[in-house]
Amino acid sequence: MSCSCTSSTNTQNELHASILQKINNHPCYSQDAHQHYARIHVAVAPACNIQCNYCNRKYDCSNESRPGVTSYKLSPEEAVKKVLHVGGLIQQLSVVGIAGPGDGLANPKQTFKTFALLKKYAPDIKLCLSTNGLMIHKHIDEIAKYNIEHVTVTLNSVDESGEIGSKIYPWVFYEHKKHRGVEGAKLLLEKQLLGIKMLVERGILVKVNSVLIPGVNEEHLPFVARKVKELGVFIFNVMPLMSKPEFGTKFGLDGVPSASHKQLMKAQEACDVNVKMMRHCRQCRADAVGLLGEDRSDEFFKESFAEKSFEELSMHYNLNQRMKTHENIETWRRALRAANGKISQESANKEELSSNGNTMLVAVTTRGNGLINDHFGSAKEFLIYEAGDKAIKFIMHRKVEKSYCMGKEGCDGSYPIDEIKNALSDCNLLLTQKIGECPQKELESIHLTCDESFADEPIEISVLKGVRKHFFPSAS
Ligand code: CLF
Ligand code: SF4
Repeated sequence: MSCSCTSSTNTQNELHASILQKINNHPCYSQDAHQHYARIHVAVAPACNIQCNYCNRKYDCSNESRPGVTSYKLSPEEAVKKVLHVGGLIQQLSVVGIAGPGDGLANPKQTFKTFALLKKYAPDIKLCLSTNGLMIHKHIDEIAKYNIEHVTVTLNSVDESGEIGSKIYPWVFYEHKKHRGVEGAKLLLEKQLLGIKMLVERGILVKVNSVLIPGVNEEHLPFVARKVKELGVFIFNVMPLMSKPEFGTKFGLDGVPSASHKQLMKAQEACDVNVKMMRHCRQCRADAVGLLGEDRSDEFFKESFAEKSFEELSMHYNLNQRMKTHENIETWRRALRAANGKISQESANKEELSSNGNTMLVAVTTRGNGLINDHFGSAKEFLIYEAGDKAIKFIMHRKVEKSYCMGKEGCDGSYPIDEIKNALSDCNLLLTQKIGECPQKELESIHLTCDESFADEPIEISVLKGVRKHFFPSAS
């Protein structure tokens, strides 16, 4: 008996190790990896087979993208050339995703041709696919054949009656027919659940994205989370709806509001039902390039790679050099882990974070590498941690449209602080590399303490030390 127990523990450990190895350098599946590794999306999939009320086809797929900016589309050959070109320049690039502008599996020829070419020319890169889930069951063999280890399915409702789904999807196109309203929503759900089940059975790591749509599926998301757990999904990601009339979407035109930070935090808490939650999603464009917090898509014009040969681009991609870069990243991550210790707890409650049950919200400015290495003036996003005197927990990131200082070129003489004050209104402490006197005074007016004494230090340990220093002096 003890023998079989040991062997089952070993099998579990091996399974665990193989999953850790798969997610180790995937910036979306591993929160830790997103500070170090980059992703690229190639926009090879223009068509879609459903309509979501938060999507306007003129723009990128809102399942994995920020609506409002049209991408240039690529053929599979151009897409792979772009990956080789970018992968040689940004060597932290570890994943290629197909995430629109339509749905990858509504364009199976382009999608799978791209993956086939990537396997040939960029064998070190991870392949990732995002889909609405309608057609997974038809393409499961190809997904497995090309070793696509990561698939994201957008699942906004598990309501079997189709009522909630019909408020999100006006129609679903399947087998030459448009299915409208409740009928379409039920059909979509049936295929999504079947597809997720098939992926999990094949050992493919599934991420489920749900768009938090105020007044539509807000209260329903914990049911989605439970279903996701039951299905063996690896990670669950609640994405706030971004909605404005100028996006031209049905929800935008009907006045359905964007989801606020508060609503997102509440939903994330309600969905934390023992399922791994993704909290660092940046709702990327369909042609996103770079670390998750940065957008370098406009640096890479088609002209810079489309006319070059695969041979030339393969040399530039430089597999050996990339391997060395990745080894160096891993050495750096080991050092960071040693410096931070085990103070970050993914789903800790307030008592586990703090000895008196009080926790603080801490905002951090970073340019990556796990350090507090960005000036307040240039920060366009803030990482938000909840922390007590015992441990810390990453909560979310918050973006602002304009940084406080827009640089010489962008400067119009104004210092946009109101949006930042609004984004950080519930925070207690800001850890940043550098901050000027004026913005510091502004932030103090909302009771936000600013501290630059942790400049260039590892983030996690600094968050704990900073909270102890300012709010739990006896623990510091
Ligand atoms: Fe792209 Fe998506 Fe793959 Fe990541 S994004 S296809 S899983 S490589 Fe990541 Fe971007 Fe969020 Fe998507 S941050 S929108 S979860
Ligand atoms: Fe738009 Fe994506 Fe929905 Fe299709 S699946 S309608 S492209 S958001």
